[in-house]
Amino acid sequence: MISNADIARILNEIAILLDMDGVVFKPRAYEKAAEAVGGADEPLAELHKQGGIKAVEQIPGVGKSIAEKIVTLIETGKLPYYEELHAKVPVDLGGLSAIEGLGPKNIKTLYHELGVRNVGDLEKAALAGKIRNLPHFGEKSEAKILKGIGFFKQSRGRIPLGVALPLMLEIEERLRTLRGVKRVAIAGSVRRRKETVGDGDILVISDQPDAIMDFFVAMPEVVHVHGKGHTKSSIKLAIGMDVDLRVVPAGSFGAALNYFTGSKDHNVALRRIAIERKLKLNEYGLFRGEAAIAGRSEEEVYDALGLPYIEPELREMTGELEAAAGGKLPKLIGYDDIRGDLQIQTTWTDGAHSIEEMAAEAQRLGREYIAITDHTKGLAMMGADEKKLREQMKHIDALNKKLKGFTVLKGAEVNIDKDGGLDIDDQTLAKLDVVGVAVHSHFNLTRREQTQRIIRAMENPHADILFHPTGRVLQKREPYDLDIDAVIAAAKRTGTILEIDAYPERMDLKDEHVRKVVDAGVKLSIDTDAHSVHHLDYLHYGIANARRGWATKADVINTKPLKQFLACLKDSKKR
Ligand code: DGT
Ligand code: CA
Ligand code: CA
Ligand code: ZN
Repeated sequence: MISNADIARILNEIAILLDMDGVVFKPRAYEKAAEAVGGADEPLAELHKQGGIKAVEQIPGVGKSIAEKIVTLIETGKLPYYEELHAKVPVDLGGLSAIEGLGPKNIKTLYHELGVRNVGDLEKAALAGKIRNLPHFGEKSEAKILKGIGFFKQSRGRIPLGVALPLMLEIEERLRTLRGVKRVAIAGSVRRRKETVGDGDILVISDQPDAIMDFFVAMPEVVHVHGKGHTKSSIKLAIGMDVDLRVVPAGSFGAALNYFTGSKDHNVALRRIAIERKLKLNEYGLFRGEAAIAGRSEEEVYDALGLPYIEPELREMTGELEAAAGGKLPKLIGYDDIRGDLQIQTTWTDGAHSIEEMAAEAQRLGREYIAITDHTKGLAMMGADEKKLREQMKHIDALNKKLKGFTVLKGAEVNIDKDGGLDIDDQTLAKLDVVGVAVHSHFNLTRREQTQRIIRAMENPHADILFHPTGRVLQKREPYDLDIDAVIAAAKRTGTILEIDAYPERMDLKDEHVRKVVDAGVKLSIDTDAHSVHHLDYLHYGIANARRGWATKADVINTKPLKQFLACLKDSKKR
């Protein structure tokens, strides 16, 4: 059965191939359809089985002609239309288009002029200085391509947490309900909530390991079994991620969980602490001579080493052992501590759901308030101008009268222009409850220009929060060149809040930067950047980054009840 991800990939490649041929409009239609298919909740093959082509056409963005192609793919696993297009430029589109700055037209030129078929060919051509002489290329674009290749190689093979975590949680849940399973735990970098993961690690306590292994290697997502044994099995999932499963005895569970959670450096250091105490620590337990003195739980292991429990997100050897020994570990913000979500887009601009729908879902998820922050006019995509914002404010006032125990705040995601000005006038900004400011253009300014521009925007007396401060997109776009220390100092001086955008492809600020913000005593917000009701539970990824950056509840402004939160914003101080 063809997966939605595979259908989406082929639709995306068709968009690229049509673009190469200079076809207008159609590529966008395929891109939109790919996005809708990729985000669909149910497998299309299943939809098609039940409702035929009509059911496929019900997906927003999928018209009759694209629906027919999807049905061909579902029924035959192939699509002649795609194959004919691809035969004209038979290159690895997935790989090449992942290189930053390489568009469809460039890929076509590189293939026809230099025979570049994949990222390896591309690197050879760039290193040989062959790209700079092509029409529409130059030394600058050649250097940029090399930089892009470096970035691609570094991230290749690692899976974003936003992809890995939901799958791992699902597998964990399936194992938990199996007969004979006493306990299940996710370990490794997924448990530490690292932004990308190499492979998944799961531990199980059971006295029927063979039945568990049989189940594990036969799961529907498994495309390859690397190995299957009584205590360890290893598989590859369709998304390209490997997962290791280990069955361990109850008496060793804590020691094994500690060992397989890592990080490796943290483990090595713990082992050294054990040796200093004339003990031995491994994945089976903590031993004095032959006698196990701890191992059932992680708490027991840390305790026997003279340490308090250390949260998995802190186990990266960035000072957690010293802090633990000195009683100075932070009490990290909890995964349920956020009361409000401060970055939300709606159908007023590029979101998929109305203000009412977003509010209802946020309330259902336990939030107490949200800010509606649609994009503003400077963006090509139908951003709101002053008039539209005022209209929206009225709409929100009326809505709030109807809501109980929940408040919708008036906000905007205001564009920072090239020189640091904002694209909405001050009178209108003053009327909004929450003003987020963000960079959406001119990503390639020099470090000095970029930093100055952002600082100038933060100096605006209405600018409450700097949204997605570094602009990175995981594995796709590097952060803009920015002096983060200068931005943090400016945030401190101007009372501007720095955001952790929790959208899984962003996770921006990243963990290291969060740590700096916390150390500087600057406040954070954690927001989903939701464009649909399905995105409103993304807070988890932002909280993960906050925890990895040692943030406490007090560091994060939207853990506060509404009134206290509002009192921390710039305008309310002056009111
Ligand atoms: P990943 O998968 O690259 O995102 O990172 P991890 O941390 O999940 O690493 P992985 O899957 O290779 O191993 C899981 C844990 O097992 C790791 O965090 C620590 C532990 N571990 C693995 N190899 C070693 C080792 O050689 N020495 C020690 N002390 N621990 C190890
Ligand atoms: Ca791992
Ligand atoms: Ca592993
Ligand atoms: Zn934005």
